Amino acid sequence: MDRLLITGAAGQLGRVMRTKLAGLADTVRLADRAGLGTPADHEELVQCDLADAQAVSAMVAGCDGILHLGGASTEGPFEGIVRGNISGLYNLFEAARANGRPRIVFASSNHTIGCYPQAERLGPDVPFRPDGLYGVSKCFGEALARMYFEKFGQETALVRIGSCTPEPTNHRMLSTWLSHEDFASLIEAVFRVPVLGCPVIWGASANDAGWWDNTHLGWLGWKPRDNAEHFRAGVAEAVPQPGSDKSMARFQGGAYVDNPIFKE
Ligand code: NAI
Ligand code: 15L
Repeated sequence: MDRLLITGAAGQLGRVMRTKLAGLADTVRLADRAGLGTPADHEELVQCDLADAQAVSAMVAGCDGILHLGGASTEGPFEGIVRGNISGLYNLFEAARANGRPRIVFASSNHTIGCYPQAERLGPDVPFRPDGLYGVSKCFGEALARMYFEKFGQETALVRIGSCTPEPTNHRMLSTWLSHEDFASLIEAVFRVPVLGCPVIWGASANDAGWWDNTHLGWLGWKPRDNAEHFRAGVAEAVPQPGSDKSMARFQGGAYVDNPIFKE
């Protein structure tokens, strides 16, 4: 790839992928509304708000692939979610349409389905059951991507990330954990496969206690290597098991299910 764009590059996952994906393209364009530090030789820095359509168009121009991590990444007041995840996503897909339809990895979330009980195993086609406005915004993102695929052939991977952290740190994450390594190898697979389409991909490592079925993805050639089970003893020692009446033990979205509708 000549030029890869990473949005949300100043964030938690953006900073990790900035390093891990350095070899994926000759040039990596890093974008965020927050500061991005000093560029390495292979990097270009763009400071822009996703809600600014003109700036987003310039950000996307000349890119062959997009890792879209930018936007609101947790529950919060509606206005911030709209800015990053509704207006911002529309601006991104319009910019992609005007600039040769570079393939997109969309960082969706398990909070699109957070109200499912933990006892259920989910395939890629289950109806949405979002657990808050943030989850609803990711449902919007997936639907928007699907529409751009159906009408314009825009290829996008809809990656419903579980919990992408260095290690699992609570009991729920023994099921939802996605290691940084497995996320990076997933992104590489998405950009490598000749034909992508617009698949739902569960963004989780090969966790023994996992809830999500990725068996529809054989053609992608992605094999997650990590397994949260190796951390079970450490988690059990460090964190008390939540009571069976608590959302952390009942719902796939965990405590997000308990969030109110936040106001500014
Ligand atoms: P983060 O909050 O650390 O990073 C998001 C970045 O987006 C920040 O640097 C922020 O400045 C930028 N941003 C927010 N609104 C913006 C706007 N309007 N214009 C331009 N930039 C804006 O989030 P994190 O953890 O790195 O997650 C990255 C993506 O992955 C997010 O889209 C999140 O929803 C998704 N995700 C992450 C999970 C995780 O476990 N970290 C789990 C599920 C989904
Ligand atoms: C997400 O969607 C968030 O971006 C992340 O911060 C975590 O809360 C994650 O889900 C999770 O469910 O653990």
